[in-house]
Amino acid sequence: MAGSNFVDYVKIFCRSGKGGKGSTHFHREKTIPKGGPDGGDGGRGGHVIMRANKDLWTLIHLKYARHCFAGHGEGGSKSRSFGKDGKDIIIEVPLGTVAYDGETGEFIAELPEHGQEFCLVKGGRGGLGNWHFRSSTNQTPHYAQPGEPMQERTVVLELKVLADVGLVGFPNAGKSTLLSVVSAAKPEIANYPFTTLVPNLGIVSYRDNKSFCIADIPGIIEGAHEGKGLGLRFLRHIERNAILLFMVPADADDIKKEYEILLNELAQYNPELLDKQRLLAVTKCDMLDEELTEALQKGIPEGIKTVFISSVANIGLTELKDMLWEELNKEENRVMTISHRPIDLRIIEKEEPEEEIDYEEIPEEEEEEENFKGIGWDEQ
Ligand SMILES: Nc1nc2c(ncn2[C@@H]2O[C@H](COP(=O)(O)OP(=O)(O)OP(=O)(O)O)[C@@H](O)[C@H]2O)c(=O)[nH]1
Ligand SMILES: [Mg+2]
Repeated sequence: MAGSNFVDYVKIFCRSGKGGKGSTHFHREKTIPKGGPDGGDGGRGGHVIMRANKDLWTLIHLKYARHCFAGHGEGGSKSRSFGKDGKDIIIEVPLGTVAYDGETGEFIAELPEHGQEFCLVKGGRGGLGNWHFRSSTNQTPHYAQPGEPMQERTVVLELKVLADVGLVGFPNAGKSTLLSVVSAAKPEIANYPFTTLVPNLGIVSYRDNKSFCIADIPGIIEGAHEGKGLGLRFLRHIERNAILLFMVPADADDIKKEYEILLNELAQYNPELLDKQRLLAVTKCDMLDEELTEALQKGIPEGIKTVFISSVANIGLTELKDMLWEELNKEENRVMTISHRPIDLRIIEKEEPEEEIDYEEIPEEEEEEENFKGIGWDEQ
């Protein structure tokens, strides 16, 4: 199955690195008996950073590597030498990834653009060496700062794919078929509900080498917000689309009613989805003759641009693409800001049970021996 590797939800455990401790060291040389403090600063602990990468399209690479531990900073040493900074961990994620706090479900950050970065947990700062603490009244400070401790956090990453047009329809409405004829995508198509289990993306080449992206998501049924069918969890993938293309088959009992059911399910998920520009495609029109088409015209909902198409017989597809392109280029449809509501972790965990994260501590690094072994000035 084309999309079996598609993972759009993953819970990861992040731990930053500890800051290295400052050194308590005194300068020693044959000819200089009282060299003074020269303990260097500890290095910074590594951060755990997530970075958007346009070449990725799923979170599967994190599913089996869910522990993200950054390196610890090294301690400072003699001659005011700085300790090495801990290694940062960079978590590459697809564009459109949103991070939520794993404990509270609160929104943390989203990365819609390539190369954008966000620090999930900061590494501890390195401690200052004793050199910093010298003063006229204390010329032999026998202390240095310890490094800052590491931080830990569980983070839920959710992918909300970035596409221009999102297809919304009941199962079997012909969404995947449309995607397969207007783009090079090869989604699974079959005459039974819920053929599509994960979203598919396709790039539609338009006139003059222009293109736009369509997302085909699993079908929605009445009561999806109560968990019926595949529920509403895939609706997150249309949250960022500029346009929603509703698809109702021509042989539906009541096109208007189906459209309203779909609208209602969207509203239940996130009322902001209703602010998006909507178009309606009545699909499978090859099954209609002229008379039936006319009869159907009366049953279509008002106030929405409608196009009659058939993916199989190539009816109305150019008109549809023209309409989509026109709408995509309207300034008012470009605003794609959405507010990410906190996620309800209980629901998500019920839908996508994950094996428990193993919080077992990784073995602590051996504490470094303190560099200072000599004697201070006053002891000489
Ligand atoms: N006659 C006719 N049949 C079509 C047309 N488009 C799709 N179909 C048929 O409708 C059935 C369902 O098509 P899909 O594209 O899998 O429907 P879907 O909306 O993706 O369905 P789910 O993935 O289950 O949500 C298939 O048997 C298609 O061959 C069309 O334009 N005309
Ligand atoms: Mg499908």
